[in-house]
Parts: sequence; structure tokens; C-alpha cells
Amino acid sequence: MLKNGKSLKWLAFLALSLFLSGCGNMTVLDPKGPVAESQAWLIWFSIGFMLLIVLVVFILLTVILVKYREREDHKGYQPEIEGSHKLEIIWTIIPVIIVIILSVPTIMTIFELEEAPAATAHKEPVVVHATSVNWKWIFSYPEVGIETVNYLNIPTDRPILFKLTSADSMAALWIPQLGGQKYNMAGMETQLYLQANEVGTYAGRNANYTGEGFSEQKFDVVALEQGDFDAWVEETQSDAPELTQEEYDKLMVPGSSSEMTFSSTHLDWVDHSTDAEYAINAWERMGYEPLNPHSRAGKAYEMPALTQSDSGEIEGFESQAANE
Ligand SMILES: [Cu+2]
Repeated sequence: MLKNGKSLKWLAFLALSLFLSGCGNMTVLDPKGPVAESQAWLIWFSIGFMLLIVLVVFILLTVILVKYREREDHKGYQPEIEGSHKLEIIWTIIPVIIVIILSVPTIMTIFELEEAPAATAHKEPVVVHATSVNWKWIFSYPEVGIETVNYLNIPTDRPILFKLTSADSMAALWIPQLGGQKYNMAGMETQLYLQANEVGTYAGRNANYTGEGFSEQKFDVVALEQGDFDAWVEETQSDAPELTQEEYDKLMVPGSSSEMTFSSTHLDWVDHSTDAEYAINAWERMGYEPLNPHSRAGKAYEMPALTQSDSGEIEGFESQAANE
């Protein structure tokens, strides 16, 4: 038999490994930036406060069970509580106070997170347009004219202003270690501030189920020192191939994709937040016809797995025998 202290430690260890293991770097409670930090604080605060309530309830339950159990000298006890103003006030006010204590910090944090993190608000944010397409992520940096697919480089200690939209299905951008998710929707734009405080690679994904290729819609966020980030931007501007609309249309066909890098952005010819039909028109230009909006099956292409050649061409349709 383990001593009490020892078994407690084991329990804590088990709980912790359950929390942290399965998820790898997808973990919410291991924040690496100010946004995720305030959200993790909110989660711990809410759990702690609710546990306190559970504790009080269990203590009261024990006291009442013992004090009011049926005993010889208690036979026939009939409590009169109907119309008791005192009791009515007590059991109305306590839940109101509980809701206030839980909701005030939550609402304050939600409003705070709509702005750039306070500590770095004086710095110019890096603007990144994050566009979801079944089943890929496209990231455009309009300020420096570069675009990436399925990965994202960001500088540390600077707010990143994500402008979220979708070319087709509703999706949700989620980078757990940097902050909670927000929705991407075709024909509109949502905004999300995130920030990384530490150099590292963080997992990102779509958090809104969108059908067959959903599990493949993942990306890596690589946080670099400002100097390394600037060097990457310069290298990309000079070395990466340009993105043409013809190449871009290939990305609109539902399928998966490896990481890609371009020295121009699709914002030159389409902004999906104002043009919700671009992807459908691109399908027509590509000769693609979906058989079902949420499955990979389609006329002409069935879930292509796209890659980028050295010259910048998007490949991966060739291996797909035309399916007509
Ligand atoms: Cu919407």
C-alpha cells in the first residue's frame, strides 16, 4: 500500500500526463504567448472557482446528512419552508454572485483579446491573411508580398493580426499554444490577434469539422527572432517563385497540399472575404465538379495531394487519372 502522499503524487502525475501526452504541442495549458496565457489563466480560474463550489456543496451535504438524519428524538420533523423570504433570497443571490464572479473576468478577457496584447501594443502588428480552402491553409503577408501554404513564419514578441476568411467551407483557425480559435467564413472577414513569446514550432489546425480531408488541414507555425524572420522574408522575396492565378486555381480544388512558398500573393486578384464565389468559379476553370460538397470525390480530380516544384508550379494532378 502506498503512503497517502505518494499515491497523491501518482494521481497528479497521471492526470498531468493524460492532459499533456496525447496532444503533443497542441496543448492549451502550455501557453507560449500572451493571448494563450490569459486564456489558460481564465480556464484555471474557472476550474478552481467551480471546484471551490463543489467543495462547499459536499461539506454542506455531509453536515446536513449528519445533522438531519432520522433519529429517535427527531421523529416527525416537518420543516416549514414555503414562503420563507430569507431562504428564497439566499438561494437566489448565491447563484447570481457565482455567475458574476465567473462572467466578469471572462467578458473582460474576451474584450481585451480583441486588441493587440497590451505589452506589445506599441509595436506595429504583422498582418497575415489566413484563408482556409478545403483542405489547406493559405497565408498571405500583404505588407511584404509573400504567400505560404500550410506553414507560417512569424516574428516573436510582436502581435500578429490575422485576417481570417475562407474560400469555401466555414473553418476555424486554431493554434492552441498561441490562443483560442476563431472562425473563417467565405464572403466575410474576422480578425484575431495572436503572439508568440518564444522561438519554436507550434501546431495549428482547422478546429471546425469540414468533411473528408479535415484531418489533413494542419500547419506549423514557426516563431523566429525578428532578425531571422526578416532574413526569411528577404530570401523568400528574392528566391521563391511568383504565384500566378492559374497556379492558384489548382489550390481551390478540394485536396491536400504540402508546404509551399511564393513571392507574391493571391490578394492581387481575389479577396475571398468579399468574393465568396471565387473557388466555385475556379473549379469551373479547372474542369472540376464535386460529387458531394464534403467528400473528396469529384469529377476530373479526386482529392489531389499537391506539391510545389522548384520552378513554382503546383503539381499533383498528374498522378490522378481523369475520373470521368
Ligand atoms: Cu459569418
